[in-house]
Amino acid sequence: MEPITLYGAPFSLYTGRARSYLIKAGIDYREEPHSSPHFYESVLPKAGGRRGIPTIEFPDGTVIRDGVAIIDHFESLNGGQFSPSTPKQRIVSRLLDAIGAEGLLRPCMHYRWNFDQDNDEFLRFHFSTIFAEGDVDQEARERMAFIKENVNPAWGVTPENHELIERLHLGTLLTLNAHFSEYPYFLGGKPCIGDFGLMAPLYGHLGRDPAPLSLMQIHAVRLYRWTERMNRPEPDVGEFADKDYAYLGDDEVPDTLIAALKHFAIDYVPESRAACDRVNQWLDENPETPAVTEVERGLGDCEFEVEGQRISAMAQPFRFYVLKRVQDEYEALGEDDQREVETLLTACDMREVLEFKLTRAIGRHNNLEVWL
Ligand SMILES: N[C@@H](CCC(=O)N[C@@H](CS)C(=O)NCC(=O)O)C(=O)O
Repeated sequence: MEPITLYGAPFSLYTGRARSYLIKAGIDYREEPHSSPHFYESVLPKAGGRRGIPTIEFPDGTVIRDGVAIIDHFESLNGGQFSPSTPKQRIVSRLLDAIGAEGLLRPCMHYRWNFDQDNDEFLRFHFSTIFAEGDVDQEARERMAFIKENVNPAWGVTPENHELIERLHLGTLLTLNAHFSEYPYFLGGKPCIGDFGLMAPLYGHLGRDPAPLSLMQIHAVRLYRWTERMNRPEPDVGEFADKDYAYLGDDEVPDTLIAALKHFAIDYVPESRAACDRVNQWLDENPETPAVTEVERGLGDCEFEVEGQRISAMAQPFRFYVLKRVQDEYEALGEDDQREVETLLTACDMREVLEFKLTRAIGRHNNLEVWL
């Protein structure tokens, strides 16, 4: 069989998630920039006109845009190879995916854009690769300046928040380092959907750009090893005594992972609460939005407090598109299992995420997320 094409980039956050999945699932692929005439003429129209990466193209010309949809596609073909089947692990896997998808953008943007001395040249090369013609270096500089000026503040990466972002990131490094000192993957000896979700922030930006990479290597060597492991086809668990390629038995969610989730909750819960209210407010104000309208990336700003620090950030409907999968898993459980899951989520300070729901559903049409 001919390989599939992964349109992506080495420095792209979301490509990191899809690439790691393809590697671990043993799917033959070739990665290419999304800047060729073929991409613009043939792929982009089938991707709903949205030039986002990752996007994949099959040899027969079929296209899937969006990392969640790409992984869903292969999971449905291979019988859920990376989807745990026991209640707590199912929920935790999906929750980690949701946190990875939208929950760590502040450290990603801060450590990419506020450390020019270390990062600038590295980023200039990478940004030049997304342009096909003309003065690609100049194009890269302009795009980078635009992101710094506009995108960072939109995610709440403002000077008064830098210290908080750095403190929380150090906590992330330390808690995940403690976890990956005990286990090769989040749920034991085999990656789950949540591992792929967290590869988005923890590889593409935080485990690869020069400034955050060196922080990770200095403070969290075992987390760094996980980013390597996630990009290798073999399990790559040589330093562990237990080499079983399996999730932990008895639906165990280890204490080291509970500690990590508790740490993520500090930022994830208040932002999700505020973003949910903001998106629902937008839905109330825009009841006439026709079905199958494309869902925008951001729908206004929301304000919330994290460790006493006021943050304003763009409210993203996509956060709830991914979080709904946690809620759907929960709702599909029997009462006893639901109680156990609630106890677990309470221990992680994450109980509330079961309630952050949009008043209108998001679906997919023509490779775009749309309001149903
Ligand atoms: N929800 C998408 C997000 C993809 C995304 O935002 N990718 C970035 C690069 S990491 C991008 O392509 N940005 C430009 C764009 O969306 O036009 C996914 O999970 O795949």
